[in-house]
Amino acid sequence: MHIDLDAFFVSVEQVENPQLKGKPVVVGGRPEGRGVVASASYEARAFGLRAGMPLLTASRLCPQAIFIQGSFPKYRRASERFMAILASFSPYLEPMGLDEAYLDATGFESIYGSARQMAVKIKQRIKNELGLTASVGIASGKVVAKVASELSKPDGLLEVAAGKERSFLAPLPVAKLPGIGKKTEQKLKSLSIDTIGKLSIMSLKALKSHFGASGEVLHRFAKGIDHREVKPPATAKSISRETTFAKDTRDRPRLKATLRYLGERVGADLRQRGKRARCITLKLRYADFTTITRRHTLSQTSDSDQTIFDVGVGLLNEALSQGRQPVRLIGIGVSELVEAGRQLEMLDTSAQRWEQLNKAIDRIRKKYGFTAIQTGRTLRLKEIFPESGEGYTLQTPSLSR
Ligand code: DCP
Ligand code: CA
Repeated sequence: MHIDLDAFFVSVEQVENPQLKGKPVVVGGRPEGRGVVASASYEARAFGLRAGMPLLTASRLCPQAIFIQGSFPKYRRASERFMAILASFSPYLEPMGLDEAYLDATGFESIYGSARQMAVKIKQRIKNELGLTASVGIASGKVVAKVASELSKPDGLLEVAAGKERSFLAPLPVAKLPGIGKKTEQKLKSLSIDTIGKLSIMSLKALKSHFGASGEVLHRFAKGIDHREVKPPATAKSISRETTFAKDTRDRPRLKATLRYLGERVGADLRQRGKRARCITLKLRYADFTTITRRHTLSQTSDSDQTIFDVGVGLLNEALSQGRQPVRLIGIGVSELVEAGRQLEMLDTSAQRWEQLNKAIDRIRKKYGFTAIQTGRTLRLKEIFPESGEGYTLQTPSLSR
């Protein structure tokens, strides 16, 4: 799924000042200034106004347009709220700049219905909570999804069925293909290649001779082939999950089961980002709101649910032996992250088997949703997280350590 807000800067201004709605509005600065159009409302675009156009030109083409200076911190706040809504649908989220993101919708059918139904829900929440409209493209890969969202604007939703990628792109002008800038467009024009369809039948050899290494990418994209994964940003310094109990509790099995569940979410996130962690932190908030954290540093980095849980339980037992109050909140986090890379050689065979198990679980969850498969330890959480539904049970096998 590719999700992109419509006329972003302008729309944020229109939410703040509804009198601007339905009018030609430009964010970028005073028309007599030397700046350029950052964002133009669709009413302004009807006059030919475009992002990047000098403001002076814009005011000549559309003298009645309303010009606004704009405020970046305001747009950043709106962007954060937008991304938070998307993140609440799926952790498989890759923000691209302020107002667009890719979201891997694979395997969420049990929670949101079809990808289209999920997209409708996403659009609805953006509308209700931010007052903004978004356009969504759905396809088997990023490049077609992006073209589809762009083509559906504004307030659009366009799904390209699997197998129809190439025929969908074929009639479009080459400039619509992401990665083709002015220069490439000109060069293609000189070769009489004006549509993506014509580009798609150029030989790989010819494309490489004209465009070097990027010729290969053009070759694939023009056919609608794009195997790039949705990759959450690698900048996270730590990953954590926590939950507040509906009722404060001292029940150890329940605390452990919750810890296991949260730890599995952290582990899945860690592996999705291709990272391993050196440090594991437990967080507890007691009934009187005093909050403690306990850390443990591993001798070897890990990305396994089992390690996160085992260390977490150790820290939990330690803390519970000292704390006298019931627990209000529990959380688990990992930090000191490193790139996972290839570390198989240094793992013993039992660690390798855990790794295979975690990967298999990740694949199932990616396809069918996080709660499609549960480890035995989290079973008693049905009462705590009733929304987790039925799901299948997987008894954690006892592997020798
Ligand atoms: N932006 C900018 N300068 C540009 C292009 C964009 O400052 N040359 C800013 C303003 C836009 C925001 O980035 O609101 C998002 O860019 P988009 O290209 O997505 O444009 P819009 O969201 O304004 O319009 P659209 O409905 O076409 O997505
Ligand atoms: Ca946009």
